[in-house]
Amino acid sequence: MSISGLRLIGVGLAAAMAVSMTAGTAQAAGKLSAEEKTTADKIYFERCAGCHGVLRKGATGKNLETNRTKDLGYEHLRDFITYGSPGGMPNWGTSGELSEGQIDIMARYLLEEPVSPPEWGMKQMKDTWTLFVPPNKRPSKQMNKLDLDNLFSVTLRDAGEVALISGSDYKIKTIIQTGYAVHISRISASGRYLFTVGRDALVNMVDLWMDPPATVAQIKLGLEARSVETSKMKGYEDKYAIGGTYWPPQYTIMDGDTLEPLKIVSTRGTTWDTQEYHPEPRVAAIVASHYRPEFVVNVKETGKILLVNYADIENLSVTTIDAERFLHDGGFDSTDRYFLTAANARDTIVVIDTKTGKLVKKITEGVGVKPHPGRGANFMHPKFGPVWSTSHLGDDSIAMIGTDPKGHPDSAWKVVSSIDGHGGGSLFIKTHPKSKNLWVDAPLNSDEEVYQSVSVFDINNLDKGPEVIPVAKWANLKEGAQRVVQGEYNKAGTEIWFSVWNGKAQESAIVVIDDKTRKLKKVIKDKRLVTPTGKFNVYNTKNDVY
Ligand code: DHE
Repeated sequence: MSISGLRLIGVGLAAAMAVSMTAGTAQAAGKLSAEEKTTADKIYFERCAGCHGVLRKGATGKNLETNRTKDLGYEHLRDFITYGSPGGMPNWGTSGELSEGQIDIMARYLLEEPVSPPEWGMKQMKDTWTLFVPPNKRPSKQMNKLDLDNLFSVTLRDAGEVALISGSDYKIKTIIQTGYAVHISRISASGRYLFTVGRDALVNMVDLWMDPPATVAQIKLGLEARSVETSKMKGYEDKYAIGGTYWPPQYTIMDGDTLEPLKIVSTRGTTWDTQEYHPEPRVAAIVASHYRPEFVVNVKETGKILLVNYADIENLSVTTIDAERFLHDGGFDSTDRYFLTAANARDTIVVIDTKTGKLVKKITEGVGVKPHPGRGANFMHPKFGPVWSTSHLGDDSIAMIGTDPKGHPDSAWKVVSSIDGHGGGSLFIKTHPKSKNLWVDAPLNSDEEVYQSVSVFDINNLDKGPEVIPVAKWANLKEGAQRVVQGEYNKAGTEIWFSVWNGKAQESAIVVIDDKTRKLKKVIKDKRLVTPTGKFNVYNTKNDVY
């Protein structure tokens, strides 16, 4: 089957929900017409479910079950959707992303009961699994002339594609069709395979040795997903892949060469603290341990971190660590031993030791509102030694946490310093071992001047405050919101790339900044560059350099 064929038969969450809605009781409640419900399901899946949950129980976003929404009432819901909030709710109306009519439908939709979408097990996975090029038909050496280590995989969110852009000449080398609103790219331990995951849970495995690089296998792991990773432990390089899904709430271990699904494990269960059953504990970030044959799996709503040992997947052993709610994203310290991750409902950073398989600390003091690190940024603080840092969705602070318990025991596992960036609504922070700069974005800030620029700090003089760089202005685009999002370094650590993220029908760009001079180096524009968001340099992603 062709890739586009598979995309067509891939049942989206919105479609699945629409089917169950027509047969269900919501229609009988009669407030929305069938057509409006289909529209609302689609909008909810595309815009809302990621933060509020399919069952609307809330996580990054607030609980939207009817006992709450009915109290809030239609007008409050309508205005909230229109104007957003400083806590991170986007201003869907005033930004022009949803029309007045659509907002009216959504406010009424939230007054009706949510519907549970169907499950997705081995049969559905096998039905959507396609091995386009089996391992024995793949090249035995790199067939293209690309500098693979300095290639960037760029999410073209609303096109459902990734662009592979060369870090040498800034040109798009190829475009690969992926899942809807493709979310992240990850690179196998060998550096040969690129994995992407779409919001629709479609995982693509791309062979970077082919000319041009192309998808060799594909599978749909569920109806909604955000994470994919591959085994990195010595002796297990490229052996397994794992995908975590939001719906159904589960993770799936796959063969690392073919994506054949091998093991599906549900994450439904009890919350770590109140020990109540939760029907939708979604899988957020996953990282691959370098110290044990384990995947580290963040389960959002139960607040548990799972260490899934893949040495013997028929007798799967899973260590469950009580962490905090709601686990979202995170990354390693500079030694790749400690995993630091954000629990954004409780303004906490949880630290796990992947060598001992134990919780180190839940850090609350000094952490700002709704930490959102991406994978975080590691650097040598002039006073406190090695630190890992995060910015925040809910305020403009940047917290630095000491990560060297042997060399700097007084600084370890606490916020040693907190400084202010140019605004809250930050999603990503970035530096590079060779750089002296710390870069922070603020794409979800409500002020145009703030979300169109980034802060950059001198690591050796952090208290001096940031220089604010007007990245969107440098891109010189004619119209649109132009949110500036997610810095990513080239392999050498000499330049940083930012996306200037616009609407689907508008022109977007990538701005490349010289790291040393902080001056504009290049604006990448191309008709095919539709809604660029995440950028993943092959070398840095493979080696967890951030
Ligand atoms: Fe992301 C990472 C979930 C919205 C761009 N995002 C992640 C991860 C999760 C996640 C769980 C960590 C994956 C991992 O490491 O395994 N993201 C979610 C959401 O649930 C949320 C809040 C709402 C949604 O509906 O999806 C959300 N994310 C966004 C966006 O709107 C962004 C800015 C644009 C987009 O492309 O959708 C966005 N998310 C990213 C990026 C990363 C990411 C670029 C990877 C950062 C990295 O450096 O690793």
